[in-house]
Amino acid sequence: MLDVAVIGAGMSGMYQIYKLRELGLAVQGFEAGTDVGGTWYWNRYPGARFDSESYSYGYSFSKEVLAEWSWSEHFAPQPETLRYCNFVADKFNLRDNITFGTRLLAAHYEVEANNWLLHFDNHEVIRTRFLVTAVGPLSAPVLPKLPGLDTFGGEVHHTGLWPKEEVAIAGRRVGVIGTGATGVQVIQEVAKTAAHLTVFQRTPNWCAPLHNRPISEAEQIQIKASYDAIFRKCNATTNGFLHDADPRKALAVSAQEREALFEKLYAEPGFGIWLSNFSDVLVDEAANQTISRFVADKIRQRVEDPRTAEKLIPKDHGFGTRRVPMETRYYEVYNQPNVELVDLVSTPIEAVTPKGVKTPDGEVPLDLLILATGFDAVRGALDRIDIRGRHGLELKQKWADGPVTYLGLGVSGFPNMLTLVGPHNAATFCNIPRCIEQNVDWVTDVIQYMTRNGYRRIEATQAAEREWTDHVFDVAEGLLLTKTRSWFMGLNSNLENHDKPRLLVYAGGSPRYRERCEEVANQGYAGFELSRGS
Ligand code: NA7
Repeated sequence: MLDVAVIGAGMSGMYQIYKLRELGLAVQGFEAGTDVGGTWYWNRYPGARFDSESYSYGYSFSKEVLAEWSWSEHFAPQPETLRYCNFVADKFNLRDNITFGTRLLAAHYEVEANNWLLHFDNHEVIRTRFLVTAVGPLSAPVLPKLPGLDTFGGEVHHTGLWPKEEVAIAGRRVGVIGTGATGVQVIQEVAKTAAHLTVFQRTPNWCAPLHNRPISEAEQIQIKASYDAIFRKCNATTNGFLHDADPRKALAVSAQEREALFEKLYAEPGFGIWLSNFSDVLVDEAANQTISRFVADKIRQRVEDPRTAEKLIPKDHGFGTRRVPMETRYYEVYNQPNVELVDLVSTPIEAVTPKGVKTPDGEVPLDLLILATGFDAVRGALDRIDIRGRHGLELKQKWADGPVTYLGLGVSGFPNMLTLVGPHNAATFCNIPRCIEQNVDWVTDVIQYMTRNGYRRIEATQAAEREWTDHVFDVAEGLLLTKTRSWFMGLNSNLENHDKPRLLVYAGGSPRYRERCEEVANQGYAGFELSRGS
């Protein structure tokens, strides 16, 4: 019998295991992969890398880790991040408390005993007092519903389930379906060596230059000396990044001033163009059009063929209303003779055949098909587990009309279950590790509080859950992202409920969220019912 079972050994699970072990609790992590890393373990596709500044992404909790680990690039590639996860796991012997290669199938709450009963795919059955889910917000890959996909004779991989073995790209005919943040990273990498690359694009996205570069020795020294300031800054910004909105309004300044900021941000590294832009561009359609027009012109300048350029310019949503894919010479890829863009709106995929992909224009022969088709975001990894609370209440059923939670951490009807980076949690709309640390510290504190005070059961009240859910929707009111199809709204065309938008993130900002969580803790976990029974 465990005190705490932590499901998942990515960035949140690893830190949670570390913290609970420090309290002297019987804690065990369970991970489907064969090692630590979560997102960085699974997403090994070519070109995968940070869009967050590397030094703003790592853990802040250990001065030793900060001193000993050196990031090589401002936006590190996936193999380096996976090495980082391994470095942290080695340093704190985290693997001693993790069972690998085992997937949680079912978690049922036992009312009398006040335990969770966990069933794993290796037939193991385990009881635990607390269930902490650290399953990740973008970890349930979604395959496209395409006739004949299983008949394809070449190699096919979803980016989120990329094999550990090297996948040959050079000299092959490669197809990529999907042009989200992942697709863009894959395309610009694969285009370098593929004999031929066909990009199957349904909806273009507004992409912006990442401006990555190596970290020099002098910068390394400067970064290591500035970690306190870096994390202080991240904690003060809305989404935990080193970027925060410009208080000016796009429509309140002159056209010249507006263009000057846009040019500056387009030339700067990272998410600045999305997050440090004028304060009204993500809420006011007219303001949004100014930045959309600016980026559209950049695309036209960078893509030689005007017809291809027009296909790459989004027409159905404004800049920044979906996650902005960050790119390195992405648009220039379409000037290469070995790259072809297929617009699925005018020529939809009819079927995947043994030889390739068929559209009304004919069959595109392929050796390798890459599916960058996204995830069942934020709730998908929880939905894929049979989670049942009091009296057999199914979590998936409870959330049939969209998630309802308290702080994105607790759910009424599901005692002693805490959901790190869960739906309606600020961590879902954040430079994730910054918010993960807050989530984990909060969960650790509540478990410590309960242990010290003899409490054995915690459950969000329905009233608190209703109030929080209303608040989640209130703070998102007016944001253009709520009017746009994206994973933030729980939309992926391959899901059953693909036509029912449901906001999955907390967009009120991490400082406000943190304050609220602290307030709740200071009030003896107001909005949660704590009891000493069984
Ligand atoms: P996204 O952002 O959900 O993008 C998925 C892409 O796949 C998107 O371009 C979709 O087009 C496309 N897609 C999905 N299904 C199909 C089918 N059936 N046919 C054609 N095209 C399809 O996922 P990502 O992995 O890129 O990014 C997710 C997050 O991970 C990202 O925001 C980062 O935070 C990390 P659509 O837009 O639906 O027309």
